[in-house]
Amino acid sequence: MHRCSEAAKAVEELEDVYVVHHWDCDGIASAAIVFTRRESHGLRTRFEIPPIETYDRSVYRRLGIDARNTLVVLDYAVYPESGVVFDHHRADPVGEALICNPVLSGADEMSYPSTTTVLQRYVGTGRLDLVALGIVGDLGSRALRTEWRRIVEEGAEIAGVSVEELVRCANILNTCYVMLDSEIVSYAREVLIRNGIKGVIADGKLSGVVSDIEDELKSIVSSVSPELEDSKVIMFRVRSRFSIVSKVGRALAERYPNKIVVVVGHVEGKNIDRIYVRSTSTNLSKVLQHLKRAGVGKSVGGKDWVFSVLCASSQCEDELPIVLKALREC
Ligand SMILES: [Mn+2]
Repeated sequence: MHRCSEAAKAVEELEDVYVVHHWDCDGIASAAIVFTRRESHGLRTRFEIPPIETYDRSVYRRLGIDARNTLVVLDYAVYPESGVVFDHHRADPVGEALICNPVLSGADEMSYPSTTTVLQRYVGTGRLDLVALGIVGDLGSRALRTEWRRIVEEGAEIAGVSVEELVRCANILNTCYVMLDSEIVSYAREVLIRNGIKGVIADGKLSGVVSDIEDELKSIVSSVSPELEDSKVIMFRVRSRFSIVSKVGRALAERYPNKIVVVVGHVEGKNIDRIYVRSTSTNLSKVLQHLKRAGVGKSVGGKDWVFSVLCASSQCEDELPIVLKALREC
């Protein structure tokens, strides 16, 4: 399970790999670290973005990657049967992949707040700017109140930006996947690799994406009202053409710091229904383990303070009662 040195060796030596990375900031920053590291050794790296919002193993069959190429999977909580994985999610390892995920070996999540910190520790990277970007991507500006503050400040300095700008860059990259458009994610990754953090901040196309999503988020958060509320749980429903449920969930978790916030999201035109759960006050890891064991929905994944269920039924009719019951009993 904890085969970091073998995984690192593979990344440093394999001639030709396909990197499959999560669409968010940490995934993109991790992909940039692996690319630049391998480029410096003259090794070839190509990319595939898994179909957005498909968190199951069928993704690897559908990517159509030549069996002779090795898969390198980054920050993506679904593992292939073979290849190399660097991650920090609570995932289920299957098959024979070389998995480097210290969290699965018992490390606490704050020791590895991003996949970029796993890469920093085990592959080694001279790119503290990209490491910091992944940290801020997953923790938000909360990173500045943790032991990671120094790395974030150093990373910003290396990139030639302020800490606020580093946070803005992370926000831009995290917003790209909300568009549910793998081309935008690829575009963002290329801008980051070629032009760095400053380049991402200065890019007009990426700024346009962010303002579209921010407008949508503002209008949802200002008008949404709870469908259900008790002493422990508060629940909302959200419909959008974007996969905005996690952004809405983050905003509402800050508005209701003493509750477990549940947001049932429906993406229009894509039939993607998801239950997003976040709390700033209740550790959700036991509920997450319980729901995983129960095999709820198409998949369940998350961390101590947040998890998400990809539903098999429209509007999560089957899954929602099970999730709410588990949350009330936790
Ligand atoms: Mn991550």
